Amino acid sequence: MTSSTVAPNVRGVMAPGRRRVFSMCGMCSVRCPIEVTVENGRVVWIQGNAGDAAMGESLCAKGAAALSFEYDDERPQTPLIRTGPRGSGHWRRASWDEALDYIADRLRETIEEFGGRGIALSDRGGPFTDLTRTFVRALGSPNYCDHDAACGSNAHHAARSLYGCGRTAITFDIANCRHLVLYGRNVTESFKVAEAKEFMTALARGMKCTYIDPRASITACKATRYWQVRPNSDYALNLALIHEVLRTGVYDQAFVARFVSGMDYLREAVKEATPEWQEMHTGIPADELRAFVAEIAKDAPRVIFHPGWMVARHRQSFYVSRTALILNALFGAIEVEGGCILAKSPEDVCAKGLRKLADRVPAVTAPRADGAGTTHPQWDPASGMVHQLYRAMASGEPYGIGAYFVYRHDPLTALPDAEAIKQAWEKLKLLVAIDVRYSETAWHADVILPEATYLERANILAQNAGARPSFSMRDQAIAPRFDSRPAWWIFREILRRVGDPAHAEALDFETIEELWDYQLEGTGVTVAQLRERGIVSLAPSAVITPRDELSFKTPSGKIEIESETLEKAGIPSLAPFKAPAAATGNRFYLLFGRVGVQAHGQWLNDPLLNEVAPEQVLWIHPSRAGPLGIADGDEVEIGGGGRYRAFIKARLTEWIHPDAVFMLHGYGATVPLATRACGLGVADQRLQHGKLYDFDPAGGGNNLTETIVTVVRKGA
Ligand SMILES: Nc1nc2c(c(=O)[nH]1)N[C@H]1C(S)=C(S)[C@@H](COP(=O)(O)OP(=O)(O)OC[C@H]3O[C@@H](n4cnc5c(=O)[nH]c(N)nc54)[C@H](O)[C@@H]3O)O[C@H]1N2
Ligand SMILES: Nc1nc2c(c(=O)[nH]1)N[C@H]1C(S)=C(S)[C@@H](COP(=O)(O)OP(=O)(O)OC[C@H]3O[C@@H](n4cnc5c(=O)[nH]c(N)nc54)[C@H](O)[C@@H]3O)O[C@H]1N2
Ligand code: SF4
Ligand SMILES: [Mo]
Repeated sequence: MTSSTVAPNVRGVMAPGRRRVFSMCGMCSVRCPIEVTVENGRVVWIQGNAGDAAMGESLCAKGAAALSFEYDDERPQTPLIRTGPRGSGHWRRASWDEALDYIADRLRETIEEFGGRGIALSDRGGPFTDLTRTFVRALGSPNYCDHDAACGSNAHHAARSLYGCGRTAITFDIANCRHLVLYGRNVTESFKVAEAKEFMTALARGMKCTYIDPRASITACKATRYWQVRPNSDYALNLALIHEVLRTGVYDQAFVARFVSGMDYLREAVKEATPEWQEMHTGIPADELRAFVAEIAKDAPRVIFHPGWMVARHRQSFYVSRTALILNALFGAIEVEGGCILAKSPEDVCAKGLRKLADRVPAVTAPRADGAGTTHPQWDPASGMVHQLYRAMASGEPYGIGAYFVYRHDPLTALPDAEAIKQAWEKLKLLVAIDVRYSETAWHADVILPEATYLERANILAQNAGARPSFSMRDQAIAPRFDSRPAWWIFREILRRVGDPAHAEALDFETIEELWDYQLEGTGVTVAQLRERGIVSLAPSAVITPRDELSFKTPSGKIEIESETLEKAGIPSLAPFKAPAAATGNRFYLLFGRVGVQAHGQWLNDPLLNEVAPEQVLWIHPSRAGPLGIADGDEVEIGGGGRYRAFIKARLTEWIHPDAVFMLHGYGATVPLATRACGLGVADQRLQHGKLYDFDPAGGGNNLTETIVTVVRKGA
């Protein structure tokens, strides 16, 4: 915190001249609830929103760096229109009228050439997408995509195919769990604050944790058991776990008989997957696996096999998530204390949900360009599949895309292979970035529209499904410091300017309060109540559905191990395990991850976070480094097969599997106006050469962790 920062009277009456605003942190996409103290139009203090015990009242280091982010001038301060070639960094300042008219003209041209469906938008997913979906729909396009292809789409589709709900609809009752199993789910570094606290408290009271990762993260160090699995082989482990569970009969037979279908299919699929067989592939000793199964069976049903958030993304990671979810089912660890609890909608707790903005516009009948829900029936059309949108952009098939908005999304950092991305953009008439920073993508856009920061704006209201559903508010704390605007205003203005054929009235609200009133209509909850607390819970506590009322939103109402939707799409419900190819000599699997002060690509230019950023190093096993003549601290050259090659310092450690190297994500920025981050470190996503269109055919996630890099000592 800066020296001018003085803590307010915690939870008490505000000092004269001070104001408290309840809102949501925006320093990463977890969106923890916050209390902001404002004095003379300046934010002077931020802390977690203590009013919501369920979410905790703490901020992480990034959240606490909010003031340094807010009062940093290194961000777009007015709309900018490109004057040189894409990426050249030649811009002219524009007024909002000028920039919005420019965009509207290009949109009309696009509609004339391709129809409304030639317009696309990708964003960061989450609780505010009703706004962006409505905007896209109002332009007559089905092509809204979230970011998930590079994040959780494999886990998402695994959950849909088994439990009939999305990945975010599964919550984990770590507080009451006895044994938590994590497959590279690094809860103490890649965290949600509340979950990390719940995890540490649970460990302190004796919860066991088995952590599985080719490299030892901080979570590995906290865990009670660590398995250094061979990269990209967890599916073999899970098949063998299921084999052992079925062989020993330690599963919850009553739960399975009542709620699970496809057990014969499962028996057949794991028939050959003995503990010894998996040891060959994963390196995890067969005896340890057997001991683990016996141990965890005693703790069931208070056990959780976490199906992953981002989950290691290779061509079979969908099946890693799917088998983790099957293990939960076998142990009856669903809809019980200490297990997985399925999210409840407002309707599930006899409340009414927010009215949708999208309902103001008729549904678009044009097929999606990415094939989600049609040519790929197993993919959720509500999320889309952003890399297949890129394929359409690049190829013009199934139809051309002429205009593309990125909103709170930085594909040049979030998606692999910058060269392939830029190539796809070549056909666009218009690329607009709506951002609060000079992201890598914004730097290559035609127009940058600066959004007001999360402290300077309000968002549409959020509806949070969870064990305890709620509504929450991001409210404006201070006036924008520069000539920036909130997203709801920006999208409204574009629709107004494009005029017919769009449903320009879709977002025609004069104020955010008017928009909120529309959302809240009929819910019985008021804007005043939300302003008072930031969050309004719709149930007094977490709701667990009693067993005799439990059913799943799958076609059969059961947990479907054998899924008709998958089989119809030509995708086996459980495919045979494919062993990853060996990585020998100077070739390694490239793994990546996070630390607590990092948030994707958006942190390193922050004045405070930049100061505490760890040096980016390459973890490499001594047994592999030795023969390459690499000593600890040596500079090495790393390449991924494309044009991008970079230098990084080697860190020799046995805490990484010999087949892999590991580096932190979020480095290697190239925008000169982000002076603190520019040129610092290596961009892992640029080493993932050829991976934009390489994906898990079942889950759709980009195949990132099968990236092979070569590592040589500098000058060797
Ligand atoms: N501080 C911080 N916290 C965050 C975020 C952030 O940017 N910064 N982002 C948030 C978001 S959007 C997400 S999706 C989550 C991501 O959270 P996680 O899903 O926990 O993902 P990562 O942190 O990327 O961790 C990836 C881990 O997977 C391991 N791994 C790689 N290959 C394999 C493999 O084959 N098997 C196994 N078992 N493990 C493997 C890597 O070594 C690494 O430790 O974090 C969230 N929280
Ligand atoms: N190689 C590699 N690729 C990855 C990952 C990885 O670890 N390695 N991680 C993956 C994961 S898990 C995810 S979730 C994605 C994340 O990828 P993104 O979703 O692209 O990442 P973010 O950094 O969350 O945000 C994207 C942009 O939003 C901007 N932004 C932040 N706040 C605001 C705001 O209030 N308004 C507006 N308009 N813009 C804002 C940021 O400046 C940034 O440019 O990347 C994925 N891709
Ligand atoms: S995890 Fe940290 S940065 Fe992310 S929303 Fe929560 S407090 Fe903010
Ligand atoms: Mo993510």
